[in-house]
Amino acid sequence: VLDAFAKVITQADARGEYLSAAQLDALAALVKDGNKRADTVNRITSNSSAIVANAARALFAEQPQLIAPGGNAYTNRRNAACLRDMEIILRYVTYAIFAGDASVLDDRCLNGLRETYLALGVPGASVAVGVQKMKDAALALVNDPNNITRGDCSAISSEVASYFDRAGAAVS
Ligand code: PEB
Repeated sequence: VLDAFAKVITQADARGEYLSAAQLDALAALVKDGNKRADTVNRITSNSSAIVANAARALFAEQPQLIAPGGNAYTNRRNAACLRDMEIILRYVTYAIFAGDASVLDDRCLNGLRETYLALGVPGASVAVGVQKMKDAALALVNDPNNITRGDCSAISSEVASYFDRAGAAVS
């Protein structure tokens, strides 16, 4: 598991070089905007149950075959497994946001997930739709116009989007 600092240091050390001015600038910007990152993680975390439940409900409304007899999320056990999977993915996305790096998401959640879903008959493309819905909800929170302090959230928004996109791409 790497964070944005460890990632840059690992890369520089592999080349036996000092951190470059561009790398130092990028890390300084990360520190400067650290409150946006922490606030983003806080908002998503404290709304995680609603984000997961709403995304799953919307997914099942769009793809009712999933919860019909024979569907992969049919029966309470599989429905619960589906909600749990979405919760796990959202949790690792919040870790990646806080770390400023996707490695924790890649290594501990997405690695091998496609193969797991293939083996279980879980429709990965449907999981990706659920992840997309969680992404929309998370971005709405990040860009909530009722921000206490209004600011430019474009950089953190696109970073947040990239982690959800990464999860969606890993399973679809
Ligand atoms: C991944 N998901 C399932 C299993 C595993 C994962 C390992 C099998 C074991 C089990 O059932 O618990 N586990 C999960 C994950 C990590 C992990 C992400 C990362 C660290 O450890 N079915 C659908 C929907 C979708 C879904 C599209 C959106 O129709 C999910 C939710 N995952 C789903 C279902 C099962 C499952 C298991 C229904 C149960 C499948 C089955 O047992 O037949």
